[in-house]
Amino acid sequence: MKVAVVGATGLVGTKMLQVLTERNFPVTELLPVASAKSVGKEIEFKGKKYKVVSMEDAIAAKPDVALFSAGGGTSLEWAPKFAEAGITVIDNSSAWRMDPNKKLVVPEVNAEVLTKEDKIIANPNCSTIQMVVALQPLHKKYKINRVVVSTYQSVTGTGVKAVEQLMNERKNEDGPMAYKYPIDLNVIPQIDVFLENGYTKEEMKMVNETKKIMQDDSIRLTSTTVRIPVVGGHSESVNVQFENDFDLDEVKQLLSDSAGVTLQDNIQEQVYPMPLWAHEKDDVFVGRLRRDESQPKTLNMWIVSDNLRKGAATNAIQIAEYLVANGLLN
Ligand code: 11C
Repeated sequence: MKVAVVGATGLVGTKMLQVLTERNFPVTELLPVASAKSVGKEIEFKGKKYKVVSMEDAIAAKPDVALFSAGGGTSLEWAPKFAEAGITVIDNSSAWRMDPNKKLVVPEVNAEVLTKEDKIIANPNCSTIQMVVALQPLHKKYKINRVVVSTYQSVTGTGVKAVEQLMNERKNEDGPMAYKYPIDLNVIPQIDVFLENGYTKEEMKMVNETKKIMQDDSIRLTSTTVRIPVVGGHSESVNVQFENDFDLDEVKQLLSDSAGVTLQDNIQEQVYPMPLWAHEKDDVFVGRLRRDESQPKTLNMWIVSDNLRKGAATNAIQIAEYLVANGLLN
């Protein structure tokens, strides 16, 4: 299978190459695509060297699938050109997610919506993906009425520049700032830009994308998204109010039995999910499960996942795997 990775030199693009290798995705030819200044540079993949090509050359080479992680603007301009050439695009930007004609997919939750006609498929935002993987089995069983989520997000969600800012600050060195403020020894209650309603774009992504993926507009959700000086993954404190009451042991069993979820919940041994442990893992880790004692039918949970893996590269490649397994690629 010919696979194009658009944005191959970024944090997510690099992770896509790593995950394609690890999962043994059947790549016969790789087409790494990056900005004009990187064209001609070499990238190593499975022990072989591949030259970075331009968008035009990638389209001309007619890959079976193109994994895009090059930002919304690039995706808006180029994804339709790939699609017109019959190439299936799996796009990691926010450009197409809320387009009513595009599917927004987390395979454990809604892979069945995919058809052969889907030529641009949207990969959700990282903080949304890890939350819906954990919520879906509980929604099926108890029906979710309302979710209150607060996030603790890794600097890797911003990109290389933010990781460098954090590392420079730790070494007390100057360098370019990805954020308006220092991130080391700090917490920044802003991810992405502010919208008219006073929420950030990241917060509204969690609200809107969750309803679309879970195919239920009745779920009420409110979110506060926060950047912390961590690199291993995103963490989320999630308060979930159900329509029907639940049994805590049954909740644990449901989550243990769910694809893509690992339960890490043993407070006697102080075992709970942490970015330190989630880093470089594909699963969504769930723990600190307890009843909200302030109101009935309400659960508190703590969800952690590596945002570059399940939150981005792994989810995109799982979509590609589903398309291959179900004969949905041209
Ligand atoms: C962050 N969630 O952690 C963002 C990164 O819409 O795919 C991913 C943004 C997106 O900053």
